Amino acid sequence: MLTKLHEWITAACNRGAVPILSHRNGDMDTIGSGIALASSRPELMACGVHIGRMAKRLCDEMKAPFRQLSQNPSWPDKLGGIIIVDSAGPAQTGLNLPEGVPICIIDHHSTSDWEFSDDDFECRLERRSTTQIIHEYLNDFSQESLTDNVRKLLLAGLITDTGRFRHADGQALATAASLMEGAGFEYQSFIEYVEERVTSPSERGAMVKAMARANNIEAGPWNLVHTNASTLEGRVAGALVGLGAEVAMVSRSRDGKTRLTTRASRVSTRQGVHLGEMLQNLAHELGGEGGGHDGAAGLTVTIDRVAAETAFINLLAKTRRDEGES
Ligand SMILES: [Mn+2]
Repeated sequence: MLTKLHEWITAACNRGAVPILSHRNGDMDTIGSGIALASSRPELMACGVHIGRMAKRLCDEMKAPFRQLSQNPSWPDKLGGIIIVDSAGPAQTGLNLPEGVPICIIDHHSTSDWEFSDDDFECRLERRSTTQIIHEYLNDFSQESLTDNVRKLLLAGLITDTGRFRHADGQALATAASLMEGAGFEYQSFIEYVEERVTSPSERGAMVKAMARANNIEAGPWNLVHTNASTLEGRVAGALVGLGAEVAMVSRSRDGKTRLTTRASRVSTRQGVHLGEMLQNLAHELGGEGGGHDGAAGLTVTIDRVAAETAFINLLAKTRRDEGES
């Protein structure tokens, strides 16, 4: 798989410039993957419509090159191809891709809405973060790219996507160990830096209000805690699971669009909940974009908030529970 990826990248770079596009959420995994991979060749350039808070803090400090794009960017004349990292479908990039340019998807989501033609390539591997795939690639084909800054970007993506290694597996821990081997920085100082979260008083207020509005219900065999929030839905949903919710859903509506952010505990996913598949099905049914991982997924639709919430609750209620797993 990685040899094929290398062949695709080499051929694309021989044809022209190759932007590496990140997910529009701009999280640490997608931005870290893009910048780290871009460091391996001059034809590659990391870009995307948004860079999240943590990624921005890290990139500013490192002076790492990342180009922020408008929704209708002017692409270079000679495009050799486009690489898209950490995105389960075209809408997740937040912009319209140019026609007739070969694409390469590097992703670790368990669902995919991409359609491929002959010149395209999909490098989708079961990993806990996309930065793991990038690390394996650089390790095999561009060791000299693994500078301290690149190691930090890859490690930060892995740390955040695994929820500080709570959702890691053996391979994810092996990636972390390999990244630290030969690194010229200390792990403990770096994790302290990554965990330093800046929350403004208004954000804290909005999250507390969202928690106060939360409903605790039974959806068929599952406990669900759900609420709506105006910001930081992922952190609210994560906090609800931390309180013991089997499944958490946080909705947000803006500009006629409703976004559902969902999280499930490990026991729930082992007993049959797969949020990524559920939200992908809902997206196909309701028209929209949805998908992700078994325990963390998102959905964006153009129906109103209550209708979207009801659709999710109904689908969860119909999801069978396999008590044999724990
Ligand atoms: Mn990811």
